[in-house]
Amino acid sequence: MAAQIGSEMHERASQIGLTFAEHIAYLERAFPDATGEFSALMQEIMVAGKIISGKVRRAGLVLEMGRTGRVNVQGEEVQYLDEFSNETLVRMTTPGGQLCILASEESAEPIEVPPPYAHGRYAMAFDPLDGSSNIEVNVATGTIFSVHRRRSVDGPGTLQDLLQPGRDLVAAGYLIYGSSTMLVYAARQCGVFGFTLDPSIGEFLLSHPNLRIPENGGIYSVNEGHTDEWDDRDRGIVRAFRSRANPSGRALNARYVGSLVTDFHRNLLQGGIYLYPATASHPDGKLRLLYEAAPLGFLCEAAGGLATTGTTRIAEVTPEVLHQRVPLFIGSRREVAFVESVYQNEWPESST
Ligand code: P6P
Repeated sequence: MAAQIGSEMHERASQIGLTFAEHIAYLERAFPDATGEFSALMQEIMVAGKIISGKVRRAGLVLEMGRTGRVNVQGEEVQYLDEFSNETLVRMTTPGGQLCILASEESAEPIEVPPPYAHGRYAMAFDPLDGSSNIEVNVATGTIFSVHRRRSVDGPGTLQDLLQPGRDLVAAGYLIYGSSTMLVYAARQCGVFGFTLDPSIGEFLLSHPNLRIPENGGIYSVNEGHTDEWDDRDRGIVRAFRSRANPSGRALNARYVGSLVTDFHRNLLQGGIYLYPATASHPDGKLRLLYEAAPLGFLCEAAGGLATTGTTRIAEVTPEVLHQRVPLFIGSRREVAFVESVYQNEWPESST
């Protein structure tokens, strides 16, 4: 992450209790050439998050509960709330004219900005409701978003505006619909900020300024039900985290929710690593690069952590197709660096 922006504005933008609008306004003033487009887009994403949160929190009561009976491009069952979240993000972010094109986990093809809306300088990719299969059992879910500057000059955006590596992201973040609703995001040169929704006033208030992930993690998050589908190297890595044969010298705690945003958020705050290695059923990995691995990798690195496929830094992977999948190891620097060292055969085989 490039050097932090001017300290005065950064300091003002980091005051606990600020509303999201106040925070974004301070940050905008730190960039002399800012046009306000990015601020407007972030506000629209924030409002979409409020609307989705309101619906998700009443999931058991609203008619749109459960499965639609349809299967999406991922081959996953579409929940009513997947569709609602997807429609909400598109509805909130296209009229403003900041976007030239969008991509969603729920849409096989890029989503165009329809007339009469203008085409702006950003391209956004998102997972509208990650972990939605957990909705019906009241487990936390989330929304993940990523924002790139367009590469095309003007007019409707193109696929190339979306197929950019994580290292070029302008901003990325997520909403988590957990015991509280939070919005956590990173913007280039600005660091990582966490906001908590105060339902009594309907505003996101800054609760976690300048978030940093602990250098050393005490948690590993992986679905060990897939053990037989991993290769020996990945089995050895997970075995090492389960024993003392890892850099911490002790067995880590196992915590796995089955909702990437939730597992990632807990590890961001407490320190830990989330692993989704390639499996026999997902030989390229299960998680999607564009709207899961790259945005969380961008945010994790901005917070001082690491994100890799095992062989390549997530930020360096240039997507070739919209719904490209990658293996994902993401979290505290020490634990992810250990994975990289095993992949580079720099860790004694015997110990894993
Ligand atoms: P598994 C949800 O479908 C998701 O994309 C992530 O949110 C979650 O971490 C992972 O897949 C769960 O996958 O194979 O453990 O059920």
